Amino acid sequence: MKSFKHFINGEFVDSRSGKSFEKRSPADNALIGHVQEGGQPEIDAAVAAAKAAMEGPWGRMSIDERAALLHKVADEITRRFGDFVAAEMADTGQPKSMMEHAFIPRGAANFKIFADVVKNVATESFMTPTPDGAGALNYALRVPKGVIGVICPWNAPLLLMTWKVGPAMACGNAVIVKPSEETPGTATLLGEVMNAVGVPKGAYNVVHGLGPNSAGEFLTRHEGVAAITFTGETRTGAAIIKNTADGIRDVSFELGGKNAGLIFADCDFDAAIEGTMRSVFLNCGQVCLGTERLYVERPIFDKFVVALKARAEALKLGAPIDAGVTLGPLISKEHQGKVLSYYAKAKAEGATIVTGGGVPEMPGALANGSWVQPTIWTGLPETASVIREEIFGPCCHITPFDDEADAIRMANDTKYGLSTAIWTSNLSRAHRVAAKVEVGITWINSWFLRDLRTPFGGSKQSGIGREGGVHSLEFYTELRNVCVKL
Ligand code: NAD
Ligand code: 6OD
Repeated sequence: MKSFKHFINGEFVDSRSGKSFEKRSPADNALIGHVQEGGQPEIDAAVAAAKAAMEGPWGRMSIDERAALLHKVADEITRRFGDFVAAEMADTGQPKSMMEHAFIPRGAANFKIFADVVKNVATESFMTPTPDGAGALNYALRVPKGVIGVICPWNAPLLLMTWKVGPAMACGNAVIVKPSEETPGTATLLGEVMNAVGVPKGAYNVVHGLGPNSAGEFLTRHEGVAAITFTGETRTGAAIIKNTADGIRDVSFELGGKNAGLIFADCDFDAAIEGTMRSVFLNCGQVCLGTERLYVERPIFDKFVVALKARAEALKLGAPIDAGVTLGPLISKEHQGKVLSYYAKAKAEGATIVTGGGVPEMPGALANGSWVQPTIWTGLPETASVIREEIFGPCCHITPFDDEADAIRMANDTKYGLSTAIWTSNLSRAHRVAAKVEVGITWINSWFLRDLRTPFGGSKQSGIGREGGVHSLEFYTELRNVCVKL
């Protein structure tokens, strides 16, 4: 039985309140361990440790020393690869192959890339004319912002946490991570890594707990925290923004999505099916960038629906450790209930259920897990709940379209604006459509192909700000201007 403790000032500690909560396996509902439930005392202690780190050895490190240390963090994650894979697999129930090929290597890469970016970014300078003719030199200094609160979701825990912790630490900030209550494992393990490679105490802290009236809310309200970077649901973002308002604290938000896949008749059909399978079913559909709305040009509509159905029905559900498993469970019983409520709504609203729509029969202990069938619908109007609301499950609705304008109109008819996947072999059309879809990230003939130097984030209600490459530096540093009269 595991015990997930807070990691504060380089030490693993319990909550002063003595409170904890259970962590259960999404695959079979077995008890994995108990997670400490942090409160105000733990957040206060973490803020004090983080501030002390910034005034102490961590704050005094040169960029080169810091970058070298973060490379060591990445190397240590890689050395303990098996432990990270096991921890994340236990927490999320997702297939081992996905942890091994994508989520854990990205966790390590997030430290290396941002350590290198920080070392190679210049600041601006201006010569200013003055009446005496001597002029003035203006130059900018980039300094760490302070203590950064990092509030994380459960869907790709290590990847999404380090995507923020990596650049925040590379810029010289100290961080306090509040992992999702569903996925305490890899954030805790990262504490061991930090100690093993000699990251100064207090530079990386973890406080477990819940959101409202718990560690999450206390972190966002703390006056010692300079900025909050958050990934999660749009309505949680709305709650956080209210709590950060009093302190005028900066926020970076990566929120929900209801992304469209636009499949044109001239696409490479097999590539479009392959890519769409990933964009609908990867991580059991629990990817913010996933495409729950598919729009397919009418001449290939029937063929596309038949092909996607065949591929969805060939997905292999099973225990995360089993080789060949391609679809895991949902994260929790609660989330299973939410997804199944949408399956019921689709039926009630008159959808044609192409495949799925219920709970699969699973063998043995897996029958206790949070499983749902991969599901495809057609035939609903654009007003239907499953087309308008983020479900975050292994499902999609497919609508036919007749021309490019029709496709763009439907893609943009949403309060969200995170990403779009466009499948076409017409280069001009690809660029034209990409310029018109109201999202932060567009993929053409691909999906979730990531270059960490590129701007990442959503428009409309999918987020505030951009992270990635130099954009992360914009958020995690203050730019100070110095004016020197010559
Ligand atoms: P969530 O919003 O329920 O929880 C995220 C985190 O916020 C958790 O750690 C939770 O404890 C904390 N939290 C909840 N209420 C809080 C409060 N009032 N104050 C402070 N913290 C609070 O999200 P989730 O269910 O964990 O994740 C799924 C959601 O995340 C989906 O909507 C998905 O689209 C979104 N997401 C977005 C991106 C992106 O890049 N845009 C990436 C991944 C996930
Ligand atoms: O790849 C990333 O950096 C990133 N932020 C991915 C988000 C995935 C959402 O579920």
